[in-house]
Amino acid sequence: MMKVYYAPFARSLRILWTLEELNAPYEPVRVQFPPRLAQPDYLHINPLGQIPTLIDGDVKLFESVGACEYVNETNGGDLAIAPGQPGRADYLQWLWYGEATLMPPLGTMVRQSFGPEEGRNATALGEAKASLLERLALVEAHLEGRQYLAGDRFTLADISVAYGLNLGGMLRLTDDYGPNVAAYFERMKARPAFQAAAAQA
Ligand SMILES: N[C@@H](CCC(=O)N[C@@H](CS)C(=O)NCC(=O)O)C(=O)O
Repeated sequence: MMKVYYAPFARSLRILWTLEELNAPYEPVRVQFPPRLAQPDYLHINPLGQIPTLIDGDVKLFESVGACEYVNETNGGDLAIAPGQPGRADYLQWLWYGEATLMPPLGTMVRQSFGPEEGRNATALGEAKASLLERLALVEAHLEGRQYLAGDRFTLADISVAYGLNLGGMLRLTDDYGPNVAAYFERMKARPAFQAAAAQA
């Protein structure tokens, strides 16, 4: 059975959500955050001390979006859009956007809001928020007339981006979401698999 090392609000939520969507069995293992300080024995599992880590027998993955793809394909899921299928380009775009474009400003905001006080800086926090909102404006525009980000169906691209929106919720940013993003986020949160995953992580 796949094992998922997770912590609340960490990117492990993406993997747990994917597993729940597929009704796949898994063993969740809670890690104290940040592991480097709070649980050094975890460094034997992930030397970077980052969450998540997915273990499947001899396979180990510690990139959340890659792990979601792996979970989907090893469970015969339909949460990806394969080459040649309608929506493939949108799928690639938003799958990567969730991690590579939304997470840098979100990560800065998390550190600036919850990190050690001596490292906090109001200017850095404001710049990260402005950058995030600029990046979310593209999501807002893309969602015009759409229920999902790619292929007119729920995919891992939605899990990738909606995870960022959920982290934004923890940062009390939802009032800054545009109407399309706000409605989309509500739709994503209403999914039973999201709720099951979020209940533990
Ligand atoms: N690109 C990696 C990033 C992993 C990552 O940065 N995880 C965060 C939590 S969401 C973490 O463990 N931060 C603590 C640290 O870097 O020490 C992924 O998507 O899995």
